[in-house]
Amino acid sequence: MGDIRALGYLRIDTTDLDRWRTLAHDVLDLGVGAGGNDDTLHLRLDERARRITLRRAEKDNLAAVGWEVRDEIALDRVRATLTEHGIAYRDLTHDETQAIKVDGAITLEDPCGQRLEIFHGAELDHSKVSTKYRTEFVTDELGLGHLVVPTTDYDATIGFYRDVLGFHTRGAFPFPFAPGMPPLRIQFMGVNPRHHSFAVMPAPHMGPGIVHIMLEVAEMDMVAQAMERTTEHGFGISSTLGRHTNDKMVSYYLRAPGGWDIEYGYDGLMVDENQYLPQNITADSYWGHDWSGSEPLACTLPLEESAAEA
Ligand code: MBD
Ligand code: FE
Repeated sequence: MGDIRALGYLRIDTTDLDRWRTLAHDVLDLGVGAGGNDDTLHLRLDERARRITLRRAEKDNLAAVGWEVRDEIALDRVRATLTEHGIAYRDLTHDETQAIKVDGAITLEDPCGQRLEIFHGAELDHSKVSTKYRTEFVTDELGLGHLVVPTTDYDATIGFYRDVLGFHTRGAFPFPFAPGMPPLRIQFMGVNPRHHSFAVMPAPHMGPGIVHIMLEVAEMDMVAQAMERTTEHGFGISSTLGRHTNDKMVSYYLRAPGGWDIEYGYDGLMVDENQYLPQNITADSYWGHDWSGSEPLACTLPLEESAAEA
């Protein structure tokens, strides 16, 4: 079992921070964290001071993925494992950890060149998360949700997360992302009882680094109400409501600025690592999840095309 306990935080560069403010406040119903400014928006889902940080930028980019370990001892074990595998990392300086409000962290790149931060001791904000519509998120020790990334090197990416970081594989299956596209196999991986905190999708071209992120809420009504607000505020629905066969989650997907999706769901499955999980799933959903109205994801476009669109 690896030392990674949860998907802790995400830092995302965006070319459209204003639109992101609307999305975060009026659609997703996320709380605002302290310390933001004109160019930076910290978002809260729970007692953590910041779960998602958006930064105004020239280019859409997944700036950092924060994977959480228990403490400095666990981080030391990760350092030793990385060294053993010949994988380079760097300790963040005191100023750097202060800036991102964690006690300790290392940074490294995964096989796709995605910046990771493995950290412990994220700062808490004990004030109540204040959201417009009183949405409650399912987080805490389960982490902020799940992240799906595109990869040009499927085997190396899965090998790194499984064999080096110790993620548990929790099934894979083909998933047609858009009409006319060949089915792609997504590998799901877990680090805690949440069925998956991470998944890897083969993509012919590395784009901005996100296929989707998933945020889980406490009640079905919160999903349905967010879906109404999505349309009301002019965001695209990438997939209709449906229930997944692997994590049993009822969710819909909406298109975020930057050309990737946010899955907003409820009733996700919690698993015990000792429990046998059927892995050979042949459909992604029991019902729903109609993607026929979705625009192509930025990460599935050829690089020139995604550059031309920017
Ligand atoms: C998921 O969370 C998901 O995003 C897809 C595509 C399939 C199963 C579970
Ligand atoms: Fe998902």
